[in-house]
Amino acid sequence: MKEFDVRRAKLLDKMENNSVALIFSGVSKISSEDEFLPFVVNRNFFYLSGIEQENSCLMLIKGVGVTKENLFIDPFDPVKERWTGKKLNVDQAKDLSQVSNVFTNDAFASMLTLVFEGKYGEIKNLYVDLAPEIKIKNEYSTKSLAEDFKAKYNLNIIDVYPMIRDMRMVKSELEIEELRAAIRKTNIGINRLIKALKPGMYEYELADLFEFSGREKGRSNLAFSTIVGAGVNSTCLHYPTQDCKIQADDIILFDLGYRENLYCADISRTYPVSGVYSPMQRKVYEAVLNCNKAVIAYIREGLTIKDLQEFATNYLKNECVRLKLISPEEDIRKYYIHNISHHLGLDTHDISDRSRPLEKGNVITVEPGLYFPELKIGVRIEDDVLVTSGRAEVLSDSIIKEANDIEKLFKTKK
Ligand SMILES: [Mn+2]
Repeated sequence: MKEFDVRRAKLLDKMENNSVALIFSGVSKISSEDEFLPFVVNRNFFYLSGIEQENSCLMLIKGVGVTKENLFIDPFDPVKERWTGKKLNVDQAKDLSQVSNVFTNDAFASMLTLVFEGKYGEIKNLYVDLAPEIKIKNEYSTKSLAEDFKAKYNLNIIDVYPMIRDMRMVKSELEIEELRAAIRKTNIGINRLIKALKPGMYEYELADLFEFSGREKGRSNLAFSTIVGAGVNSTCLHYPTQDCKIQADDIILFDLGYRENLYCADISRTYPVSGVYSPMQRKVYEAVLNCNKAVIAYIREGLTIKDLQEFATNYLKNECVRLKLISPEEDIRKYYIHNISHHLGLDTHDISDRSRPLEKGNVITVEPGLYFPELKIGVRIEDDVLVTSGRAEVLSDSIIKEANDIEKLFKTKK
């Protein structure tokens, strides 16, 4: 069961009469010279269409008393197909998107002219996703298109981005199921890492293992580039190089996740390579874990992520003072240097309005961390959490995080 049609109906409902919305999938970006980066679909387009193909466009029309949905995709091109493989045909695109009117791009311009010239009544508003990275062709952006049509047809331009953002912030049952599936798979990947982990390995071997274990249909299925940092590298938040040898007395931090139909898991766990935390590692670990659990217990509708951040900073400060890890207490800003939470969904750092109070159906991360480079100890414990009308539900609660459970698990693998 899909719900792309439900989402489009919701957006159409929010649009004013006498309006057209154009939402583009985007195009591949140039990496260097004639080489392109792998195509990454505009998630707002995917959210409304289920289509992950470049050069596609959704056209939603809301005339007076009439709505219409059109989808445009690249036409069949036998020569191109020999170079870059098969593309969706019209029937496949209909099937995926549940849009009944699917056309090829050669019909786009004439269709748009018909619409602006009154086929569905006068059009006053043009809704476009004005996120600057969305290009229609080469350097021609949605912003350029908006300006061109504004001048030509005297249109009022409205950014559709915040409207789709508000919809994406509240997850449906189906979306929550996708997130659960992504987290389940991530847990399996993490268990593979625990089994494989031993001193003398390189960090990248574990990152590669995680990526390989999650491949689906031959494709990498990472939600984002895996972070594996051992020893002092655990204190670098987005440690990128992963070329160090792992030592027996290191702590090792993993920040990783797979996707399920583009829905991202985002999990961090921190383990002792030897299987047993040193007294100092355990101290830091317990402080972060206590904070993780306290924030989860604190989450409720009506709070903002800023409230959670204040709560977490205060909590970590008190824990660190109690454990004599810092002094003076203001030093917490040197050791807890990021935010407690972000929304999660089709993007790992999902589209959101951070000032908006949390509500039922939001899925957010809870990821306190403490980083002491001079001790070579960085700890982050990140869970994915569903906001409900009562206590928050920890979607990742099957991924163990109690220090004793972790030590027990490490013992059984030997
Ligand atoms: Mn995160």
